[in-house]
Amino acid sequence: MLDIQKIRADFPILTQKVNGKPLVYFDNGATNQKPQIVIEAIAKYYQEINANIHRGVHTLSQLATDAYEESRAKIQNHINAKFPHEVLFTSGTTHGINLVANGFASILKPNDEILVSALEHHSNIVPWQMLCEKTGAKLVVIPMNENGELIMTEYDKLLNNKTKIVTVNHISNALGTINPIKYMIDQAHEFGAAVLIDGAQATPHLKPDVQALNCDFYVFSGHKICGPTGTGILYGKEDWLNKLPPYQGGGEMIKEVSFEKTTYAALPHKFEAGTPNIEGGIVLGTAIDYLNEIGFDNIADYENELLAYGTEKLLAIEGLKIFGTSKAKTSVISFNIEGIHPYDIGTIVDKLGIAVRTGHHCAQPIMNFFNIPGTIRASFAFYNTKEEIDIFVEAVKKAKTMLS
Ligand code: C6P
Repeated sequence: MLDIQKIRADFPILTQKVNGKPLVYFDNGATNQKPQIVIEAIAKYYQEINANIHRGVHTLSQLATDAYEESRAKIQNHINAKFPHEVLFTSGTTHGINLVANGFASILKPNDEILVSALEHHSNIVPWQMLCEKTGAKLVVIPMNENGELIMTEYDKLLNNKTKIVTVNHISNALGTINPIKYMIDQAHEFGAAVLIDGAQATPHLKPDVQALNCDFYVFSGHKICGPTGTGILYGKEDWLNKLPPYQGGGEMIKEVSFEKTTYAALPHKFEAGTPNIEGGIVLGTAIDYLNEIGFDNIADYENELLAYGTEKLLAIEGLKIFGTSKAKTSVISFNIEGIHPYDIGTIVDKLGIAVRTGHHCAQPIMNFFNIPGTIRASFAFYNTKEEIDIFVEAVKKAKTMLS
């Protein structure tokens, strides 16, 4: 059992008023809020050890380097990667996917196939389309059904010897569906295809075990797990990371440079050109410690309670339809009310202090599938409460009355 009031006291922003009303923050899918311990760790870094890493022999540089590498080891442990050098710091999920897609340009041949799912965020579609343009490879889409679930019988049919990479999210940002990624990874491996998992929406709710999953790449963003923006992780199996060429050239990613020839540094530095977000990388470790202290099992249990409660309350509103009705679902409720534009509801509830996301959620193909312009998305975190859901439901009812 979580002590929610104690947890809420860790998040200074939750005591704010917005438009004169207590803030109800249900836009956790976009980014979640930061506990005081994370906010303080950012200041502490700049107050006490700010220096560039992997470069200086001076004391501060050593302290900063040690803290950065300790954070990498912590994240390795968190996701159960085999080696610390399989954990690359990035600026976020988008960066991680682009890094891998760019690397595959040297591997793919014309008519090779890349399987993406119908449930993807634009970050996991566009880099692969760009790769197809570069290489002549084909993008093939794994379809979904009306519940917002990927159709595994179709997936099985699409896999073949031309499939070189399968790229799919662990959890859909727009609908909350939890995808059967273990099955998908195992099936793809039967055909020798690599698998990238976009864990942006999964890592706030669960602790991924990359060795148990046996995925080749797993990417996520720090800002969705109580860490700073501009941070993220790309996990890659050692063999794959050795096979892929560097993404960016510059300082820190080289072994030797001459005008005739440059050789590259070993992992992970080969993929970490330039001065990184040092403070962000270190503080991401603080955020992960914070979440582990609460416990991901506790987080999931509580968020499932919020999901069930919110679903029941919202469905009692006449004309309200939820998109994403899989049984395997996380705490995201995407919905519309018949005859009302989602943007109008979002604007009215904002006036009542409630933050939700409205629109296509960077997942336009999903909206096209349902033939809608967008949805209202309420995404809950472990610091939200049933009382907040009640306030939200009343606000939606009020907006409906005003707009009908
Ligand atoms: N989704 C949302 O409101 P970045 O922006 O790089 O941190 O994450 C991109 C991204 C990739 N994949 C998935 C499944 C995502 O949900 C996101 C970010 C936010 O749904 C902002 S668009």
